[in-house]
Amino acid sequence: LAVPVTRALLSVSDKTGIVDFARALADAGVELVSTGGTAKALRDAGLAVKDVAELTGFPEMMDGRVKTLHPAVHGGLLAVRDDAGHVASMTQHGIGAIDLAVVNLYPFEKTVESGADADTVIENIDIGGPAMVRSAAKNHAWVAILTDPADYAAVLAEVAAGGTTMATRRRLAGKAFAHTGQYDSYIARWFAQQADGGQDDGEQDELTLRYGENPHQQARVRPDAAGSAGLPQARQVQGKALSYNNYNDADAALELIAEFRDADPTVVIVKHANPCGVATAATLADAYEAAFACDTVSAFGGIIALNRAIDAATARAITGIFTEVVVAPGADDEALAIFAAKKNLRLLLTDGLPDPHREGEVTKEIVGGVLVQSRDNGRLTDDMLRVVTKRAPTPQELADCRFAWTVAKHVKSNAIVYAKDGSTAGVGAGQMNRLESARIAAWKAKDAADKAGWGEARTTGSAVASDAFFPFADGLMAAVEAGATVVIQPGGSIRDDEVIAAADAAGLAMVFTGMRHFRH
Ligand code: 93A
Repeated sequence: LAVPVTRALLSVSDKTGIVDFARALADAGVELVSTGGTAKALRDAGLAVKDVAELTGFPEMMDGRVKTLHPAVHGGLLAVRDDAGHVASMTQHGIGAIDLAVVNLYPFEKTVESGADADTVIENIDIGGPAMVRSAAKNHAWVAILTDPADYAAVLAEVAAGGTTMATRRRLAGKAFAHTGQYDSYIARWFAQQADGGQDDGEQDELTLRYGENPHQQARVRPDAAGSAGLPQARQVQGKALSYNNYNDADAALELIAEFRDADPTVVIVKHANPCGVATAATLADAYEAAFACDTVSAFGGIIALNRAIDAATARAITGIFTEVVVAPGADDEALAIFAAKKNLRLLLTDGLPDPHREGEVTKEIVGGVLVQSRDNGRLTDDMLRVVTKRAPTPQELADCRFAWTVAKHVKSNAIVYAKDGSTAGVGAGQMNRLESARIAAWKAKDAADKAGWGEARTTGSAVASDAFFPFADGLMAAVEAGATVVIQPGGSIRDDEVIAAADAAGLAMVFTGMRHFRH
């Protein structure tokens, strides 16, 4: 099962760790074959290396465009070692087996990001590299393909122990195809942008992402049929390609801002798919300030969504701290110029905002199957609201309730959201019991107040929304302690009477919605 390594081919643009790795291979008795720059680096370090030209009988030519594209290389990588016909071909044509290939590709993405001209970018489309990577990966039954310096150490250990294992070779092959797939998708994206005068045409096929939620996961994004205002269709104006987490967080921000598509200027700041600040105000810049003030710590590196075209004042405020992604239906020229100075900021312009009440399906993979449900497009209408306390909410309290409720719908359960004057005052997310979410949100609001020197937390006189009923009065009492004067929640607990009595005793107003918004 273990394949001993007698000959290795090394051809890398990123030469990190290559000398040490090659030296260890040589020490283990492995013959080294290499391309120009890589061979030079190894020779400079005192290692014995055979040039690929010696294998192929051809010099590297056409500015390096043709160096390894030859049967002596690909035959050596692709031959099935226990197939008599393959072995006969190797013998007939003097092709030697290559047991291990170390290849990483011309830095296409870096070249694009450096602002190089089109000719330079095109020259950095690697052809021979991906061909070798794919040949070796296809033949992983016999060949180990390394495309990432992070794998050098583990493979060396196997080589030293007698040979590479099938498990490792198969893992490396999968990684190799992900590497070339991602590489080609960057190239395709660049061509699409060229065709569209530097803009993305928003109609590219499935896009391979650099990695998934974590670096060891593979990922891609698949756009719907055209016509949606979602992120895969958005026009990315600047910044690096979106990561898996960027997509996930920006989508959470987009889904929440969509709820405000007909509202006054509104800004949503998201971290780890949860809103950490949301506000509606007279101007977009004011809305940003208010959303930011809710949690100035979490907002760092955040994802921001806005419900209208960004103006200069708002762009200036947003670029005051490090922000990962900004999504909006537009931006004026002055705002674009301000963003342009922040090269790392990913700016996405959508074609309007999606309909928050649209139908759709949400799927989640579980062990042995898939869970499918319709999307939570539930909407709160006036006739659903039922005042259950002696005191009815004032119009302002009711407005804050609606706002808090809308935000809570987009917070991971258990969700507690305090809001006042069209702005979140504290958000408690993802706790395993409601009391803790209520306490965390209040504590965060107090922390924000202390940091800003407001004297008292903005939860004082706030509305509090709970995504599901309070099972006991304790969660409600935590909200009272934080200063909430009005509560919005679905109701429906067997202890509703207790909770209502506690609200009455505290002089609160409370409304039931009859609809809950779990989100996990
Ligand atoms: O120009 S290529 O597409 N043509 C080739 O035949 C070829 N063979 C290897 N690029 C080719 N490579 C790439 O050269 C490898 O993928 C690697 O990135 C780079 C290593 O070149 P050097 O060893 O000269 O630094």
